[in-house]
Amino acid sequence: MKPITIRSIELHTALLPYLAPFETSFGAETDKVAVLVELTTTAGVSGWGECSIELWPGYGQETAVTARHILMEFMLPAVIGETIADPRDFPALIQRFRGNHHTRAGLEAAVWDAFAKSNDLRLTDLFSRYAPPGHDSEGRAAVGVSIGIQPSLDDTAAVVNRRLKEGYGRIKLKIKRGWDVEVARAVRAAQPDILLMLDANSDYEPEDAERLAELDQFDLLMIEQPLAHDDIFHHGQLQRRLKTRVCLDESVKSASDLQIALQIGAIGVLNLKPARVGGFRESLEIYRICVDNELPLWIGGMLETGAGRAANVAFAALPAVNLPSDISATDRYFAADLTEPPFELAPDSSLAVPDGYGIGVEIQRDRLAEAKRRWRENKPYRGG
Ligand code: OSB
Ligand code: MG
Repeated sequence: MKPITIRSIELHTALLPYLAPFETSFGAETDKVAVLVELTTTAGVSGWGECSIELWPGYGQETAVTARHILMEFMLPAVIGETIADPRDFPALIQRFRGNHHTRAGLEAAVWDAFAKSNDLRLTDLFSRYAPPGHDSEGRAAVGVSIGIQPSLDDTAAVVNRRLKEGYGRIKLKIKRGWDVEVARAVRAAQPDILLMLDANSDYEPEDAERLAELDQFDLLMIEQPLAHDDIFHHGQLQRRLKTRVCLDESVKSASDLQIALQIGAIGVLNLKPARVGGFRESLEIYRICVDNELPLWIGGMLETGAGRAANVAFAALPAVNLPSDISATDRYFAADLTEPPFELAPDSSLAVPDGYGIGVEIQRDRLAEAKRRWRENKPYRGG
């Protein structure tokens, strides 16, 4: 394949209002903040990546300001002018800077996009080349929808109904202590046959095992990340108490974390967020481990703009991603996304990988300029 040489990189911080606030166990978010990485090669090809972060360091530790700082001060100077013959070699260039997974993943994503475009490939087909033999992209990803904590059980039932009507074939409900058994009971009673799962975003303690075991009666697809964000050990103990499969999200930040979780029986399903593990190279390694261990796998999201979502769809179209991913249609998130064309839900609850090379969606410069203005006006002291 044709190598690429990085000529320049520009950062764009965008603030984009959600259609509705999204509430999890650690609070409500009203806007998406994204740091977009625009990389230009010496051949004039541009690649885009999104640092998947939030306004508030609740899910992960990074914010728009830390992402900009780490990129501007350290990572960009280390990669400008470099030639990349294989996108899997890119992480080595920034390996001496630790942590900051969501930030490095945004930069790496721009490299993958530029590399795919430079070689006339869809990103999904580029991923396939580095997946185990025979793992051709399916060209579409089965998806579900993640529903935030609502003010009441009635509101929850109404949102679930709306999403089912829209065609989503798998429903995930956010839960927290005090908002769990009742909400699961109400939704399951109204919808006995749907694929239903819960996500606690680390709100519980090991001592809550008995309470969590009550959820076994609702025939859940899985329960996601019940215990602390940095805890693998107690998820192993909990899994032995539960019939319901434990899915890890926050706790798996690398391939090594996944090996440990597998070894101690702490995981029944993996939510792989490429950003959380530091990017697509690590994601491909994790994909291989899932294949080797027959571990059910799906791709998670963080309400990304179209740029980040497109790359996740490309990965989620790989065949061993065998449960519905948390990547919904554009109209579930934004009135006007930063990219075109929008992602639309197909009747079988899937999203198609766009036809174009790379991520296959185009950044809309006018909307990006507007979202950058919004960031500057709302957060004037943060630069942008
Ligand atoms: O835990 O999966 C999560 C969004 C922000 C932070 C954490 C999570 C989420 C979601 C959203 O559940 C899924 C999506 O992008 O649609
Ligand atoms: Mg989660």
